[in-house]
Amino acid sequence: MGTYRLSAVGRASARDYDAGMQQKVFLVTGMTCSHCVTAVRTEIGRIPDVERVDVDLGSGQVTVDARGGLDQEAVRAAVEEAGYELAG
Ligand SMILES: [Cu+2]
Repeated sequence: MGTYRLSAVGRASARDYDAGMQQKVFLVTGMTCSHCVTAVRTEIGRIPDVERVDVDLGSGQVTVDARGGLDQEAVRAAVEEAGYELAG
C-alpha cells in the first residue's frame, strides 16, 4: 500500500524515506472547540499504528498518518467514541 516514487535527483525525500507511512484525510462533524479537537485526537490516536493526528477545527478536517493500512471503520468508531461523526 502507499505510493512509491523515485526522486528525480536519486535522493529520497523525507516522505519517500518513510515508505510505510500512509496519510488519510477525514471530515468530522460536530466539533466546536479545542476540547472537541483533543477528544477526537485522543481517540483516533489510540488506533494501532496511528502515528499522528492533525485536526483543523474550522473545517473539521482530520489528517491521520498511519503505518500500514488504516481502517476507515476504526476511525469512524474512534470518532463516534469521542462523541462526533465522520461525514460520508
Ligand atoms: Cu468542544
